[in-house]
Amino acid sequence: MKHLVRSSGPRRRRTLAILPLLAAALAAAGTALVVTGTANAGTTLGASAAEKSRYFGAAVGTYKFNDNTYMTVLNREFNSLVAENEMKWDATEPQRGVFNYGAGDRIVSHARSRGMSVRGHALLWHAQQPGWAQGLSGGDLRNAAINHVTQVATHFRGQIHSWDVVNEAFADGGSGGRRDSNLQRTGNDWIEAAFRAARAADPNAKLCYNDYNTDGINAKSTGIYNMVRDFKARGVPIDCVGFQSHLGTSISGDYQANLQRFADLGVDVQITELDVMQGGNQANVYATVTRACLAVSRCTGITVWGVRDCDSWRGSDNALLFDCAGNKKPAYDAVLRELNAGTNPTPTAS
Ligand code: 9MR
Repeated sequence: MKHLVRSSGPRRRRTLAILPLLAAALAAAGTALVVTGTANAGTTLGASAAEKSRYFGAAVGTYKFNDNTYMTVLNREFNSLVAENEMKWDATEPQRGVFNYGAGDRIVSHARSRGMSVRGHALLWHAQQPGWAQGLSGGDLRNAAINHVTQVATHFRGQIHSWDVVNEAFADGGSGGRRDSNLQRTGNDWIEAAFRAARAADPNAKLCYNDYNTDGINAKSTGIYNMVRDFKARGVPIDCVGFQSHLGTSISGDYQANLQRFADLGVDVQITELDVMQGGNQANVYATVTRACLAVSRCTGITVWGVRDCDSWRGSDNALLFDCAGNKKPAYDAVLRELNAGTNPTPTAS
């Protein structure tokens, strides 16, 4: 991206200043101008990402929805939400054939009321399965799993921007192969069966495969890459790959190149669960991820895995963009600066 000329501050301010005039002129002419987040363009994560035709989201938990500090930051900064736990199998189908969508619906309805999009997470995963599913195997488990995909994707049809259809199905380490699990033991084709069922249930949702430790070109990301290439060749419906990006104090030099090689297969890529250990280079790592997404035209959005440090599953890592009091951290400033910088390719899909 070195050849791109970054737009200067004054020029950017002029551009923003004429937007209200432009809107007024178009309104007078009877034309609707819909620019998401224009009022706060350049000053919040969501508005700045929207200016680059991308979303900036956060994982949320409904048990925090009565926390004013939390809701203030959430509603101000983000234009996409994902349920941290509320749409997982154990939450949505606690007994076989008995579905509970209350908490998931609450997240969707909050998002819709604020004009935010929703990522769905996750239809099938080896973890957070209800007890009854953990006890199944073979054809019985396969049927239950596919029915789960069909029921949940049907319930939320039309309301989900992207579904993590399958989460974390590949093994860590150097094998590049699948992780052993009860689902994997039903047959290697369980992933494509899930994607086909999800497509049938919600034809307009982007269908994603989502995983971690895929933050560069390595054996695990290459295993996933080969699966996606095979799916595209055989017409299995897959639209995107999620890179969780639970990161430590540094980031692999080929992070962006890895996103790009997936995009080159003809799928969107999304940063789906970003958090970064504090200490050392937290702001730089966040900035690098943001820059990488903006530099890849098919990288359609970034989601951080929580709002404030104290909301995070990573406890004392202080891995998020806001401190426990809801104050912006240096990492926040770095992300916003990158979102507002330069000229970046518009997503070609989504
Ligand atoms: O953040 C989630 C935490 O509240 C749950 O206890 C945990 C259960 O496994 O799942 C966490 O979210 C995970 C996500 O669903 C998939 N990728 C890894 C995330 C962090 O563990």
